Amino acid sequence: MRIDIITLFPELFAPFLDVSFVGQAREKGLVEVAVHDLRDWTTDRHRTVDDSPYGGGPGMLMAPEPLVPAIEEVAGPKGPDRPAHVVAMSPQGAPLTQPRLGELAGVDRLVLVCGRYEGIDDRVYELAIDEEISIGDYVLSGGEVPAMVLIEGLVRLVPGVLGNPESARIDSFGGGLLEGPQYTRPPIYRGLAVPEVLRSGDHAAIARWRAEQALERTRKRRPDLVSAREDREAVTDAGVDARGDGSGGGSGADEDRGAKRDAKRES
Ligand code: 4HQ
Repeated sequence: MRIDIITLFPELFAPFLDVSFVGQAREKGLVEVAVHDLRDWTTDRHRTVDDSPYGGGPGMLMAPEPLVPAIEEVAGPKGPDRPAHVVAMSPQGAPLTQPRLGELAGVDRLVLVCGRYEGIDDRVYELAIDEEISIGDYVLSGGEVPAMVLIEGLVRLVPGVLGNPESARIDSFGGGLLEGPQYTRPPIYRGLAVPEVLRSGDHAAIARWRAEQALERTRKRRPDLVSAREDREAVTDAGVDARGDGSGGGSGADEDRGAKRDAKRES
């Protein structure tokens, strides 16, 4: 995968790109990253990138010039033949989720546009941007940190980056639940003991305990995630039932259907 970043602050990215998984992925040649200074596309003496909003209001906006030419040079002109997928980081975008990261990890060329100021002239979205993505419902000063969030989430999904035996960890949110409690040594710290089951060596019991803990913690902290998961399972069950081959049942009690689901998932 190749990632191009268009920003007014290219220097923000250097240390981030050099360390940890992102640094390793680049060293291994699994991910290539290029950072572009938007001011390189300015043509006036003051290297202007912003202007005041029509209709009034506070602050400034990113102007179409030089942003559209910059995106077009880096990504190609917008359209079906464009070789890259162009994403602008924006609070107006679709929320970044683990499933969306999984999809983006399959993209060959990604271009991330980092806005500054109060936002971007809307014609830029129409003319040059394929998709807006938000990292959450809060307002930052620029798209650079959101772009780093996206890259960090993405790079660990690129095959070969995580050292794949433990890539089941990719599933930690893939199941749509929060991670339960985890412990390392010592076995007792300031009077607090590691739960006995984790030291039992009984791997089936450990897996069961972890699943219970994850569900319980998610119920307490993020009931919305549990509801979303139940909705997905209802749809899956409906799909199985709709096959009409008898595998989906539909006559059993809720408990029975739950048991079938669990059995299927383990296989
Ligand atoms: N901004 N998720 C405003 C964000 C943001 C977010 C980026 C601030 C774009 C113009 N981006 N600039 N939240 O707050 O992605």
